[in-house]
Amino acid sequence: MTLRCGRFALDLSRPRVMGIVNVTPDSFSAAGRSPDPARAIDHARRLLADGAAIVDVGGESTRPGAADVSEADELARVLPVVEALAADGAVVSIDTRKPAVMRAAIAAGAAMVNDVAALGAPGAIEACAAAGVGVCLMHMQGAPATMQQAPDYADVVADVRAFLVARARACEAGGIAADRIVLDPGFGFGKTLAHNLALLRGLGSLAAAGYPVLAGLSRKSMLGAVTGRPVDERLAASVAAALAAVARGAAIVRVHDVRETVDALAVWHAVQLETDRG
Ligand code: 7PJ
Repeated sequence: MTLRCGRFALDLSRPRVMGIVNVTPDSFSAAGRSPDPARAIDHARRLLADGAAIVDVGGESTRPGAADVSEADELARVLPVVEALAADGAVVSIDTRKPAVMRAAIAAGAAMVNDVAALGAPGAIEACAAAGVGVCLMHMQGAPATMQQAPDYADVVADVRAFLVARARACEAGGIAADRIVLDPGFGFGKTLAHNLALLRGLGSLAAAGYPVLAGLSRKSMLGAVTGRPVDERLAASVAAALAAVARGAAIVRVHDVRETVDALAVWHAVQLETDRG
């Protein structure tokens, strides 16, 4: 499978890593915490050197309970970072829910839009369709401020899959080609531990919808719940979760710890090739 993102074509015949570049003062993940654009650029260049295929630049924290950020603040945080990395020739993803930020980041060279609201804001699909960028459509129940209060599903795997396929169809109807669309179940976004584990087990069912699947599990609280470890001690759990996701059909994993994840996936891929050959 190939994912087209702007002028890039990403070969997904092996799993790829998206490196997280937070440009937020309140990010809960210390290593990705770079409110200063220059530091964020350095951090992103390190992730690319470590083997990230995509860097995901975000200026709005969507962690549970996070406050909203203004459009002006978000733009001031992300634009210098997107511009510098795109000039390097990197595949840059802009992590935003705001169409104006999408448009400005695309003008600055972003090749992909990663939206936790699945391009639900008025004008978001149009902004992406016109530019030919890749899009990651993520499922979220509720809004970041309240989403963890009472997550509720009839059948979490079926509900999330139905939502994402409907959003993909809406994107295609709006002019975004199918080979530019990625689906993401949104681990931790309005989900209990049981919901998250069910989604991870059922990832194959989402992959069967025919679009590449992206999984974001890195350092998340569900890994804290499983291991009893605080956020800065979840490296091994995050690598294990990335492997579990890829083994169930994820094509891209969104992670903080790129170097370790790339190594783990290289081993997984080598074993996989042997298996394929019989
Ligand atoms: C995700 C995301 C995710 C996508 C965040 C964190 C919280 N975008 N943005 N998927 N998570 N596509 O990084 O822990 O899971 S913010």
